Amino acid sequence: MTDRIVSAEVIVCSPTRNFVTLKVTTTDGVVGYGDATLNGRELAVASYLRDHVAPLLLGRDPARIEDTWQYLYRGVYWRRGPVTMSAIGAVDLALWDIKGKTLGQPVYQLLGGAVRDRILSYTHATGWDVPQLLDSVDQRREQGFRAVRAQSGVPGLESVYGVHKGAAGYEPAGRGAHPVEEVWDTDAYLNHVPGVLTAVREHVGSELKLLHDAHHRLTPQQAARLGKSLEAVDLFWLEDVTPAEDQHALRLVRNHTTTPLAIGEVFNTIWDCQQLISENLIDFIRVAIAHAGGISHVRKIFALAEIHQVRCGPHGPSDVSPITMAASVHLGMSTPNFGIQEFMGYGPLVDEVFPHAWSFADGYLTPGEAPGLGVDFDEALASQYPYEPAYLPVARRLDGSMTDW
Ligand code: CS2
Ligand code: MG
Repeated sequence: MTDRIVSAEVIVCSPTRNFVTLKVTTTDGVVGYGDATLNGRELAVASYLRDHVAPLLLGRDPARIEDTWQYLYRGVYWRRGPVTMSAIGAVDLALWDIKGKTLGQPVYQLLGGAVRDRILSYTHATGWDVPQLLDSVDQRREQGFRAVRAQSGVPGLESVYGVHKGAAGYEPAGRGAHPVEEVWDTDAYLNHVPGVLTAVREHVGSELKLLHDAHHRLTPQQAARLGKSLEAVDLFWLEDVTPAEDQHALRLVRNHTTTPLAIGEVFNTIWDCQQLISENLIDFIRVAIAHAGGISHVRKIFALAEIHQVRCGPHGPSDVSPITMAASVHLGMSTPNFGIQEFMGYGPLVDEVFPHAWSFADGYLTPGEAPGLGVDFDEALASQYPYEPAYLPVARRLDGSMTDW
């Protein structure tokens, strides 16, 4: 008898931070896991899955991954968006996990097999001032990273994106019922960051790959100015230089600088980045596998990028679960134009809740050979850490007007 989906459960837990996990079980007793974590809107995706998707999955053939994707995407009528596409992404990851487990193969083998032996990764270095930042970069190099993103404080600003306070690890979402409000000053940032990144490059020499994230805060003209001012720093990429819903705004930036550009972590379908890729307005596409409809859709984005010589640098912060990290590494193993994987690490408790076959060594990630995505989920341990409301900050300019955080 053909295998059928008999249950689809949504589990929200908070071991150090909130995660949303989809658990799909079949008549043959095969369990697949998907990640539905969307930082600050976890419960919206959990409800979308519980109330509107899970009931539709019961009785479906788990092997029909693409048909299920089309059913959930076209069947809902309303298109796109992070909540919808994260829910579809979670189902997609769970079904790829089931297919791999059913066939006894790691998912990358089902995607055409390996085109490389390991996945280059990068991580975050942060510091309130240059000395602190240089120490953080040195720590990351000692951990084996060959690529490091550098973010620093800005004189006059109390809090800045990407820089954590005190010894705690960086987690952008603050626990509580309301977002924290931060003050942002683009002029102070633009006057400060070229000197910071120049100091980092002088400290590390020419070999270490350096990245920086402008986090959607500049106008196209300011982005062009920053990109031009950083050309001598030889960045591996400058990320999210300007809000990219307005895709053709990147034409202005592209016309003024050769600094490589990376955009895409807030995108959730191919249509959000089709112009950026087909006009070569970016060098790296950054979509997160979980937020952009899962493996089935993201591999189409990566294929479009391949024909335009755009490389892939998937989003992989601490606020997607080890399940998404696994999917990213499996997809990266079989994607010719893969560039680099963001990897911040998860800490021992999260690794215990989500035991995984993927591993990090010497600056690279490898998927392991476990069937499926190779990630398990300790429900009993997860249940000890219930959801806690947490929101990403919001940012206002010096005059009090809202800007992008
Ligand atoms: C950042 C993210 O890692 C990055 O590139 O842009 O950390 C982003 O701020 C968070 O994912 C938001 O939840
Ligand atoms: Mg980013």
